[in-house]
Amino acid sequence: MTELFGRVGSVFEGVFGYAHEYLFQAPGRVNLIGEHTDYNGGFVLPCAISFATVVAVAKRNDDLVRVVAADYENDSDQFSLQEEITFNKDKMWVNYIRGVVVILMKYAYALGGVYLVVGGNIPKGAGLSSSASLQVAITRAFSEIYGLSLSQKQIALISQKAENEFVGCSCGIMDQMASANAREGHGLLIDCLTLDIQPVALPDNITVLIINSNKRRGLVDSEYNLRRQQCETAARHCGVNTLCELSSEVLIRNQQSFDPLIFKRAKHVVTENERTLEAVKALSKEDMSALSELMEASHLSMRDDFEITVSEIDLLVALTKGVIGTRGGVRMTGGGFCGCVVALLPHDLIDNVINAVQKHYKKITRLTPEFYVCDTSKGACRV
Ligand code: GAF
Repeated sequence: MTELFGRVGSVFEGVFGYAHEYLFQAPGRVNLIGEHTDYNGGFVLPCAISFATVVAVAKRNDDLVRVVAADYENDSDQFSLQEEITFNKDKMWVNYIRGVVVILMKYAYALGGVYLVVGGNIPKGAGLSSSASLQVAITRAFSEIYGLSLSQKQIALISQKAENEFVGCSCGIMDQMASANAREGHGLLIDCLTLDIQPVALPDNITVLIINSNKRRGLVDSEYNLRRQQCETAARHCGVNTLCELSSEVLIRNQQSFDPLIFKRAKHVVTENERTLEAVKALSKEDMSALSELMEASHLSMRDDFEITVSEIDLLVALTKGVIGTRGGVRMTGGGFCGCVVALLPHDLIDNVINAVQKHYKKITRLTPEFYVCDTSKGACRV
């Protein structure tokens, strides 16, 4: 991280001609269990990872926002708070910053101009929340330098609104809540209905290993939105506001009344919600064998009922599972169709997993996997 802070700081000095006043960071996240439950009013259990977005800032005494992206060859953006701030379809990265500013102004927060340099080391397009972390870092930066006194929950909500209303992606709240509120050494149980959070300690001898399939993003957005609609259809069918109000027992009792596809979608969400709470119990008892079963069931449910995995991801899960057995758990993580798998496993198995994946994955898929052995990190903060 020190290298990243230094890099972003020196770009600031190089471009704007003097040192930044503040530095903020917001981490990426990996979800341990609880997939597609957030927008169904359920529980999720992500943790923040030791990769982050960093923002160097200084106040201006006018209404201009000047932004430089250290990771895009110092590409830049500039807009005035006095004029309409519009979506830029040719330069996607600027919309994450513009979106946050638009939402803050919509809620009548008094902002002024800033110099900003953004940079990060979260792998892009891997489903590890690089964009959510950017929005959280920017919201946190404005909150502190303009004295908005936003809580970490408000920061998450504003960042999500920027994504939903300005960027146009109808994601749930998990990624922003994780990036804003995570605790070092812990997963974060989030009740996505109330936004209550509960840190859940991870056993000392257990490591978070993320394996990036490097499968390119394909149908992600359209399929994500379709799953959301199918969940809403299922909730309406059952006469509830959100699917996670239901227990799997009640749902299964009513199976006959459902369209079969909609039933499968609902079954994933409702059982996944129950598995998430069971996983918290397993972790607090350090019962890796129970956790292993729950993560396996979660993956199969995403594969067979929610139908969001792809063959490359299923292969990574099978190869990892073949090594760790019941000493750890592995599953796809994130929205689906590409991205990463997450494994929680004892340190001594890491090399064996990496070797097994390297031996077979590229031969079968022609894709090169990447491995991230992660420390769990705290949520967004001033550095
Ligand atoms: C994506 C979304 F952004 C989250 O809100 C969540 O729905 C996740 O997919 C699936 O669990 O990361």
